[in-house]
Amino acid sequence: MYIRVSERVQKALDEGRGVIALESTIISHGMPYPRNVETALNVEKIIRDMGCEAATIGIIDGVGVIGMSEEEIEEFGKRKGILKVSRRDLPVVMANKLWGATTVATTMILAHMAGIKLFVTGGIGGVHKGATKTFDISADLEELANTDVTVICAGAKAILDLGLTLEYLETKGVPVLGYQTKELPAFYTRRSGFAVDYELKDAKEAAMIIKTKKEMGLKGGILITNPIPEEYSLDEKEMNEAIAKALEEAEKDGIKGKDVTPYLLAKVKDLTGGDSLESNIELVYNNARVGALIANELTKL
Ligand code: PSU
Ligand code: MN
Repeated sequence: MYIRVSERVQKALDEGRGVIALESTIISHGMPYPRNVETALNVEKIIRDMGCEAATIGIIDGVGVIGMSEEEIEEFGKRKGILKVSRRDLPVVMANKLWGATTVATTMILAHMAGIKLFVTGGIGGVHKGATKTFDISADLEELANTDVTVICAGAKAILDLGLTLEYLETKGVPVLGYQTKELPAFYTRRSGFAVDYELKDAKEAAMIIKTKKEMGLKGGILITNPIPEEYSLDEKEMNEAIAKALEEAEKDGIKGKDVTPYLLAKVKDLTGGDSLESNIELVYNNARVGALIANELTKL
């Protein structure tokens, strides 16, 4: 068996309650211990308090666990050497019975295998700046093109080329929807200067669109972007400076491939100090609330 669905997640699915997938790269590679574990558990609590079930997904000894226990999340937060697993890594990590943190792409794959339709995270991967030369485009985008899961995020960090990311998603036919916004949010900031395809007025509209796409048999996912609450958003100028510096250092250190995103994220975090961690945590909580609202609307349809 390549996946194991926890009892409480299976029960929620059987009862037709809203179930929301959560990724584990954000735990193992995205935040320091113990804030990572604390955040992961708080996100689950927000989702449960709103009547849904949370399914944090990770790979333990080569099995995709759908709904990690508190102890497993704690272990994920502490353990060294957990691999970052995207689509191409998946068969190797499974066959060799390793531990792996799931990215947006692999969380979508495993969620879909378990019958979960919604997935809440912080930010997605995308087209990197300079991709016209490096070809560095996250497998997250291709997964959104192919796998029927709706991802609720706070946009993507401006370490990426947000314009090219939107172009890629357009080519692949992925709807990019703004939750009560016309503008694509840029993770730490509410604005990016790029328009989303459509603004969603509420969770009910989101649920109707998800249902319609499914009934039409259209392949692939949907991206819902939800801006960080104003009070937690960071200064755009300071952010852009940190990003420019991080990109410079990545180039100097010759960072390539799957290491690029974690490297840039860590640099930006160091350069902006503790503020960015607090903002990161709050935007995930905010996405969890919107995800649960949409899940509850979906169960009514
Ligand atoms: N962006 C963030 N935080 C993250 C990630 C991206 O702001 O934690 C993680 C997610 O797991 C995402 C992955 O799926 O990085 C993308 O990596 P890559 O660019 O190598 O595909
Ligand atoms: Mn990449």
